[in-house]
Amino acid sequence: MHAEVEEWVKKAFEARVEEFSALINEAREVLKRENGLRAGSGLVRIAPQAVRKVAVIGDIHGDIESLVHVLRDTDVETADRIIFLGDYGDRSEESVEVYYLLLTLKALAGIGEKLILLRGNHEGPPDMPVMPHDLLLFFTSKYGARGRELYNRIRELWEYLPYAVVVTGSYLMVHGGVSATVTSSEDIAYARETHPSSSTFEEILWSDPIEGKGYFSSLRGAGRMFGEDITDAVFRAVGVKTLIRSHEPCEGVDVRQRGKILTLFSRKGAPYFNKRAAYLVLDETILRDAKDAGELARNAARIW
Ligand SMILES: [Mn+2]
Repeated sequence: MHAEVEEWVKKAFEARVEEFSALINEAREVLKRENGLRAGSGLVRIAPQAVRKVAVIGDIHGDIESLVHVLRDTDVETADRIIFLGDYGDRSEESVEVYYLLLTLKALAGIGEKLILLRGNHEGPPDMPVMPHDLLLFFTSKYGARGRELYNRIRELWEYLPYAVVVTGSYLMVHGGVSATVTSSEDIAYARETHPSSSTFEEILWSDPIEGKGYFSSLRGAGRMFGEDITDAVFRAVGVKTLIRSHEPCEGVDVRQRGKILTLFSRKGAPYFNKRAAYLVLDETILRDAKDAGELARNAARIW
């Protein structure tokens, strides 16, 4: 992907509104088709025997430099699945170019099939708005009035995105966290459909882990704070051993709940000013034999 990445980034900065619009159409067809093939709108299941290498990337939030850094890694390029944990836009004006680059990959034969873009809370439904939400501003400052049209059509894409990955027997991956409402993987797969009568979807997108046990309301105003007891119950229900999530700024990786949870953060710069960011490359051994978050942080994280 090395040579192409330069080309795609150049294109992302130079694309005219008509080109962006055409790209959204192409990506929309791919996402819509994939959505139609899933039972339930939200859960992608990966059989560990079917893959040899999986890359996982946390929040990008408009940091195109970090995104390019990740995409230049040969191990990401050759991974069988490239999973992003959500939060693509907002926080940086290059959110527009980040979207262009990600949609380019999604629409591209050979890479698009391997790319899984999960929903974060910044890709939530209309009844769960996020503040501050700068994406519209970034689109209109680059493309004027027609930027609003692009923005609205990007929003439509969010409804086609999955919001969870299960690597059978080992890992659950979501943007925010887990919910006490989850009693089976079906509850996750159909969370968008049962929203808002069930809080599962909200908690997947918004929640944060706490140390120890418990289940509390969140200062974020959405989602909850969940303890190890909630995590354990969901692990039993879904049949996994470790949760991989993003959503909270950290120095690349953060091991939580005695190794049950790995928080991954893959962008740098304002407004968090973390010095390090990270992504994961899970190899065959790590995929087939579940590792805890501490081991993932030591052996699978690429920190820069
Ligand atoms: Mn988030």
